[in-house]
Amino acid sequence: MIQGFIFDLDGVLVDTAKYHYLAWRRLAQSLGFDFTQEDNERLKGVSRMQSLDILLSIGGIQADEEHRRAYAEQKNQWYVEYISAMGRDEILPEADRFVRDARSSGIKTAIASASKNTPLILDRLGITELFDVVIDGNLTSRAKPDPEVFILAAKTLELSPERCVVFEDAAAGVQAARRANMFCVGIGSPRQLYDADLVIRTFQGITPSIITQQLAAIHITL
Ligand code: B16
Ligand code: MG
Repeated sequence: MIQGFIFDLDGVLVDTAKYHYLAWRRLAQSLGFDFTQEDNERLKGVSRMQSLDILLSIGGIQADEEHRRAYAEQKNQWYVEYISAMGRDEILPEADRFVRDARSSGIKTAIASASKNTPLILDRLGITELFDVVIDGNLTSRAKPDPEVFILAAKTLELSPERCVVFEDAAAGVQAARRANMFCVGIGSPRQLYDADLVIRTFQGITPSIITQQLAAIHITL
């Protein structure tokens, strides 16, 4: 029986990817090269420093540790400026309603995000109270596809992995959920998230019982 829902944040509950993109592009332009939306796809679900390394490789730039830290810090300052202006209207369609419905039906809820800005984002969206547990990039050291963030979330919820469903928009996150031995619902395109147990485009019209029933139908041993 499913007892916990674990949500990735960026791309699942809110579209912060556009702000990451603006900030990374600003950094790229300050270093003399352009950074496309397509390039940005490669950064989804990837940690800040790994994202920087991908960006620098696109620009053909080599940088020592001190410069890498400074670039990452500058990008984050710009990113924080953008997300500080976010409001409730930026919650993805019906995502908060879905989390509330899950809680009402007795399912525990957690956030499991690579982002160190998770507390600020949840605060701006006014949804901090919807989660029993928040595990983010400040509490973990290994980036997805490593399962660390999901394992820690389940442990803190006091649930075994087989009782948890992960909601993820990034292929690396789907891999992490599988490695954590959890069910995974992909949010987005089935072509990109083919390793998920189930893929939905958005939470619109989706209820927690639709998810648990679909997973039970696939895994009849539930
Ligand atoms: P920050 P998620 C991830 O969040 C983003 O998808 C990824 O693009 C970003 O680089 C990463 O957080 C780190 O974010 O720079 O704010 O610490 O999808 O795991 O919720
Ligand atoms: Mg994500």
